[in-house]
Amino acid sequence: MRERVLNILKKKDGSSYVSGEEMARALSVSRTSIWKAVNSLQVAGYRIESSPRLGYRLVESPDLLYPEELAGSMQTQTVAPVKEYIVHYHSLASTNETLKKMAEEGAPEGTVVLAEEQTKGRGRLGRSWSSPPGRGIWMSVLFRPSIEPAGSSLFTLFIAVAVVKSIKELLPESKAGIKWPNDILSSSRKLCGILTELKAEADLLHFVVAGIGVNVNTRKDEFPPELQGTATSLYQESGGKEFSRAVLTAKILEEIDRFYLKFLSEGTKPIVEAWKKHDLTLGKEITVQTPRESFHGRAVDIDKNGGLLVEGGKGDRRIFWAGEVTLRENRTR
Ligand code: BTX
Repeated sequence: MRERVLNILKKKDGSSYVSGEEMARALSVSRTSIWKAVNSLQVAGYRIESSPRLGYRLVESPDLLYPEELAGSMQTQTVAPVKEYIVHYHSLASTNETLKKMAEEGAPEGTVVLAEEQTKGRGRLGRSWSSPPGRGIWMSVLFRPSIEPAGSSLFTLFIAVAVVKSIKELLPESKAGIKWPNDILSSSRKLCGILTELKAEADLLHFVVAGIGVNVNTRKDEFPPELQGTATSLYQESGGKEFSRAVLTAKILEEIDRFYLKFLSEGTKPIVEAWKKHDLTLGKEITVQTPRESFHGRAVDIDKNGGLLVEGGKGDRRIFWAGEVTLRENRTR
């Protein structure tokens, strides 16, 4: 009911009132039901003006990532094709942790978990991800592809491309690019991180959970002090412009949906090609840190399965499937 009332109010675009009676008639319910729905929208943060004579008028929608806000502006086939696939929390330890549990319990492919804030946001290798309330996009998407586990490394790449493309649509002058494999940097500072986790057996992939963290409206002093020199947000990159997190989230989910379908139908090639257009790694002197070694060299290419080809000082070439890349001219992790 709440969603249907909201849709009617949105159609009026804040310019004119719509009476309770008119909405009750259109939805075949009582005026009390309309009044209750309006109340619940107000509690959820929608600014709705009411006038005893004229009815109701939507003045402002909150920048919250409610399923009804997102679903109304998205056209997708697999990722959240209907709003019931989107699960919204005001606060959560980690969207990846929650979605992994849901996946174990049988949640369908395309399920999306979003939180306004994470209290234990996670990065790779047990690191933490700062996720202050209402300032960024902290979300996870569930995939259940019928592919071998090795193919899952492509997920990080196409999600990164989907995020960069969406960011550049909103802020065309953005200098955002991808540092292999999972970081989106802008002016050498981290704008977004991606954490892809999977459950697999020898040659069977059960599911992939892709976690995405984008700093959208975060002010410099809202990052922990130790990140203020290495992290950035769209707000900072644009010189103080506020962005609608709901609009960006919907764009990102649409792009992810498009790339995923492309991946399933055409394989890895279009993803690697798209990735290269936004790459910040190739041609650079880098260090790749793995649990076993630290390898210095020049990043030469991305192989068709997403591996990074690095040429060492003696012309020896190595391919990496995971690892921590440091670009020589910056020290962003
Ligand atoms: P990462 O291991 O590559 O990066 C983590 C490192 O990035 C931290 O050690 C810290 O130095 C820095 N960092 C922490 N928070 C931020 C931030 N907000 N902005 C910039 N730099 C930061 C990257 O891991 C993967 C992050 C994925 C986050 C998403 S959010 C939704 C989902 N749920 C969840 O728990 N994690 C993912």
